[in-house]
Amino acid sequence: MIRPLFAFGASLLLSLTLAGVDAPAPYGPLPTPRQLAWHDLEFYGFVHFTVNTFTDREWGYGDEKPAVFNPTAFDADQIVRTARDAGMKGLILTAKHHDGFCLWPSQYTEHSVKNAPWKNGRGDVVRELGEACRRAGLKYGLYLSPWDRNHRDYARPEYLTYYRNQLRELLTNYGPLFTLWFDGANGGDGFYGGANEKRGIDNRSYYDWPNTWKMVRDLQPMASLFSDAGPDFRWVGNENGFAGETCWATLDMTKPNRYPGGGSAGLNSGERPGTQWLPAECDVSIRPGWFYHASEDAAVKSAAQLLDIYYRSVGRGACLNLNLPPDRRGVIHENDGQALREFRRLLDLTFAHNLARDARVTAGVARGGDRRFAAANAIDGDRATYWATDDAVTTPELVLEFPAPVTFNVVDLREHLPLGQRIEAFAVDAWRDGAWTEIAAGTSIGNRRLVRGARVTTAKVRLRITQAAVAPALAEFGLYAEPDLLDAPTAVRNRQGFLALHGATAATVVRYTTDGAEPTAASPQYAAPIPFAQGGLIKARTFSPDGTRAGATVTKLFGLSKSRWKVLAPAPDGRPKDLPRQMVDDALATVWHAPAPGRVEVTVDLGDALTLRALTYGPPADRAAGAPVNRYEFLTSRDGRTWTTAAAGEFANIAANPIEQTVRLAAPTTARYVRFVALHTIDDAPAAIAEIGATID
Ligand code: FUL
Repeated sequence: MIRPLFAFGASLLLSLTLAGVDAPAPYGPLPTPRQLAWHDLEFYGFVHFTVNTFTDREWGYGDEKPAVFNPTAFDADQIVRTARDAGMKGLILTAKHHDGFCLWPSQYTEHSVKNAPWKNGRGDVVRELGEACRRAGLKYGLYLSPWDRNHRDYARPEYLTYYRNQLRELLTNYGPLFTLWFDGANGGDGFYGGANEKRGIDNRSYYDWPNTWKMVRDLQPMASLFSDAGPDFRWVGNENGFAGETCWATLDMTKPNRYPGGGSAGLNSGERPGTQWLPAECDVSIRPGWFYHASEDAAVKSAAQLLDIYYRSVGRGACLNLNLPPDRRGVIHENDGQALREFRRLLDLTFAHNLARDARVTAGVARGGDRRFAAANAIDGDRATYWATDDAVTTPELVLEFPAPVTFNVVDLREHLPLGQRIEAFAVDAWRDGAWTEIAAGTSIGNRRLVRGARVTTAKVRLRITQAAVAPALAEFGLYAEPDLLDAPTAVRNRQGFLALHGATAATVVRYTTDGAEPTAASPQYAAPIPFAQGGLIKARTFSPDGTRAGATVTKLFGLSKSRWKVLAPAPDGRPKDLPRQMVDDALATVWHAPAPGRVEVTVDLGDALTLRALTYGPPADRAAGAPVNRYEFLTSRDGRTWTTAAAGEFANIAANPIEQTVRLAAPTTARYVRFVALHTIDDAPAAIAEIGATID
């Protein structure tokens, strides 16, 4: 509302206007300035790099010799460039992972880069990556694993002093850090200075987190702190990158599991109204594992998968922390770079133009009729301004009218975070044939909500806030169109071992490769099922008949076909009996459960002697579907009587990241029988086996 100006100039005008109507009162738990700065980042990356990169493991035991750490062409600028070109705003390096090996020359341990051959012991990955980030304008953060399988004092009070000494080095020697990432994993056993034993700690009390956090607050006040339950941002409860369809930025901190390592219950969706602003971070790797494994070069997530993750993380109000693991050269592998470039290209094409900005807002009553709260603020591209209504109006509507019909398939919403999370549900309608048709609906918004749906063409769009705790404060309302790509094909192998590529239409053809190359308009055109019983890598893509348009590439790696396989129970009496086929039906959804806790053995008859290169174990998709095996042994036999151990060890991180585990054999091994021994499971529960498999190359 404009008041008389008198002769006092614009500043008085502003203050009188402010006096006219107050901004809405904040609601519920509120974000701190530190959290607001973190929300702004939206998308940043992890860099998992350590001895594991060279030993091909996910969790090092702590007994690795520093000599194994020897990247041949480490290039921090290449890593940072790859991240920046993908649109990341920062990187978080594993300064120390669970193996205890330090990527900086800590003065408190010999277990570090200073005793590695890399740069003759004068290298410092923490410094080089930090400097490269600064050069490129990226923020920098560090991961310092609390669990340390190398240190002799781990689980004793002395270790805490060591941990804090290290943390102080990182907080004081490497410039401003935007985050410190404290994970809650603890598998118990380790090298521990040669003790080689299992050590337990009480996650709640052992680390004395409040005092460690205080250290960070004193030395790096703007650094946001991560753990399962904050204090600044929380784990989303899985490692697949998906926040809950409803994902509140608040959490009830009075629940008993709200401490680092306290488990995932409640974290995926958050809690409303909650006692604290504690938004989610989705951490996920671009590959199946967190560390680089050459065997996963063909399993890099495609641009389409990365987009799906983006919409289900950033698009649900969380930040996305996407891991890019450097390879043994010390750079991000070409396959990862390629997927990221395509992902970025598609995102940029989508968000280049906000169609809503071309519209006229024809409804959307502003608070007190004041321009400062006008509905037009929601389409001005400025997050600092917002549309707000009078306190009594909690379910308002806003209508956009376009001069000509527009086509879009993405709706983008943001709340004005300094006033808290106010909106509880919304819907979007399009004007069609003289009436409103609902085209999208959802619950939590918070920092951002992206709804991705079918393409809609209309000249009029309505946003309805259908439920809110108090009058809403909406910062942005955007409408975008994803580029119109051809649909990706799907690759399915049948029981007889034939591979079908579905997806060709009257207007498209599917082309494919089996040698790892990107399919081009010159690749073979799919016509009939391909014999694929031996397994291998298939890449397929849809093309227009003239080859000028193409869809996303689908990549799928198949193991040996299991159609002739049989599963046999252990045979104490020498007469093995058949077990159901769930373990060899190529479906991770069907799970076999051992009848009781404890060690179990299952034997697979492959039907023929084959020369095997790797064996696989598929755990249940989540803990509710059964307990994953985390210590195993694989044996092989030519005749079913004489057995040789082919591999044994731990499936590291399988509780948080229950993906299919591939165990490469030391040498090609000819066998007709494979025996899987489950030595130990998560929570000591009965073993659950979704799949057992094998590859021959
Ligand atoms: C987990 C760790 O155990 C994994 O190895 C990985 O670092 C992941 C990001 O956090 O807690």
